[in-house]
Amino acid sequence: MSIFTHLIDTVKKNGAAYVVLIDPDKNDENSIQDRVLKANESGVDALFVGGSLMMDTKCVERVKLIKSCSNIPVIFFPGGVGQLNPYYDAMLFMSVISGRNPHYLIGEQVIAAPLVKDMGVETIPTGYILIDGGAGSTVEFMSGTRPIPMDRVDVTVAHALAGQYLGMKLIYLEAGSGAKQPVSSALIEAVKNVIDVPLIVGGGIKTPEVAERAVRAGASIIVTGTIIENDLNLTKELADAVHCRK
Ligand code: 1GP
Repeated sequence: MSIFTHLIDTVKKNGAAYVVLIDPDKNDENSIQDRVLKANESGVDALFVGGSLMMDTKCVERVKLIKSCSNIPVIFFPGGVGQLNPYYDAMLFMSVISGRNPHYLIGEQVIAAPLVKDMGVETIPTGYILIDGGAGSTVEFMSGTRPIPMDRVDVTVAHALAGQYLGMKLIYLEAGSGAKQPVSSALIEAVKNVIDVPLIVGGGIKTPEVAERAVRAGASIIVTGTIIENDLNLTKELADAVHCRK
């Protein structure tokens, strides 16, 4: 079974899927292991691994380590082609469709494609939409794109629909890591009402209540990074909140 099918089955079974994002750059070997073991025992459905910047050369080693101690899928959440390696179970093959920077719309993807083929990593086509979460996200700087203002529902909906019509299997509403405001319920609801593919929501989700609200508004997959980096013990509570429709 493909990882994508597994993810969709999980969404059906649990009402929504909870994904923990591990940034290999912000972790040493011990904290990576703690995080993965905690995810294994807390009902987390998958791990995303990736980050906008890598400050050392240990990314491959860390992904290998994550894969060796994880009993849930390890999915590459690409910050760039340099983080590509064969140890992931699958990857979000993303295009920053909210932006107008050709390099992140198609350039990186062209560089990555032959390498992905050679590695045999499963690809999940994903339309990535950057929303302004009020914190000036790293993605904004690195991709050289402007986020869509949170209150521009019409613009966001149009981008999500365009992504779906281009064949994206997932639409990702991203407020950016450490966002001051997570994606609003109103925006989630509006996008969910027009698209047929599952909606991923991440960025600035700091409590189980906010995670649950996003699910009730229509998110199929919730991603958190920072909150788990700050307090590992919240993992189970967050998983339970995301699974509120079970
Ligand atoms: C994944 O960028 C997010 O979509 C992660 O954001 O670190 O704010 O949870 P946080």
